[in-house]
Amino acid sequence: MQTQYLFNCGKYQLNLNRPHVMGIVNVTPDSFSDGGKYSSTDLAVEHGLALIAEGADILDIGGESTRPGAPPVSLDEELRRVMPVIEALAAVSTVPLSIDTYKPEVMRSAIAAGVDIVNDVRALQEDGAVEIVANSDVGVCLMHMQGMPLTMQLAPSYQDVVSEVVQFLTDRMYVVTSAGIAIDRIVLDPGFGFGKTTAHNIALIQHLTEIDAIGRPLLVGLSRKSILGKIAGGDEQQRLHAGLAASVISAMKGAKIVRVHDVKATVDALKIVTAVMPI
Ligand code: 8Y4
Repeated sequence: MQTQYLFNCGKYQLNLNRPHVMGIVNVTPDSFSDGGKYSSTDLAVEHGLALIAEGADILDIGGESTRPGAPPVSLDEELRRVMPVIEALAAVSTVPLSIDTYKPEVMRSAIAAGVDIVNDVRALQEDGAVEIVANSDVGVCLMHMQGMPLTMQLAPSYQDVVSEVVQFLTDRMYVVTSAGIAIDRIVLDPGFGFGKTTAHNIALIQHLTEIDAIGRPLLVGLSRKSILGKIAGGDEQQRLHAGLAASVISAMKGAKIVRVHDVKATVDALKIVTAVMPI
């Protein structure tokens, strides 16, 4: 049972007593550039605004792909991609903006430009990251990952994936609160697909209530991920229905934020969950 519903993040204080939808805004040349007419910046900003219109509660802006085997992006390139999008959206957004990065320098610039949340797949383990977030008022998502994106899916291995994820998130929560990040600024994430086999991912969903019992709101990202294709079949574009099932199950097991590509469909599905879930 989850009792701590408030999430203090920058200019916002979210009441996570119903599941919230975090819409994904990728700013990568391949995902957005159309060969000239509109810049990848313009397209990403338009996409962000469309997701708000679809009912997104948060926008997650990222400039470096963290999918398995993806090559790293340089600091300069990541800043070039995300900063113009953050600046444009910060001026008009009616919802909190999140920066998806593990680089402390990107966190610093994004916070200065007005983002409200740092979404870090490395859980602030890079040198200087904890201090940058501590010296601000933004919220932070601490995510579990085994290994690093380039190699994490080669041989994921655990004695007990659920207890190891719980241990890691509990440890990181202790480290960052000791450094001055208030507990009500933290959300936690088991990191689906990040150094996990299909069996590991399934075990984490099955035991999500045990991870929820750590006591801070859970964020869950399963949208279009390969685990959905492994179970239901289909490539990335054919995983919407499986992803909706995963979002509904996650929310019913206590997840308070789901990170998704398909905002409108997820908002509708979670309205049904909200309507029937006991308060
Ligand atoms: C198709 C589309 C196949 C996307 C794979 C993917 C999470 C996250 C990512 C997550 C949090 C991804 C940045 C991976 N996943 N942040 N980020 N939680 N907090 N892969 O699960 O979407 S990127």
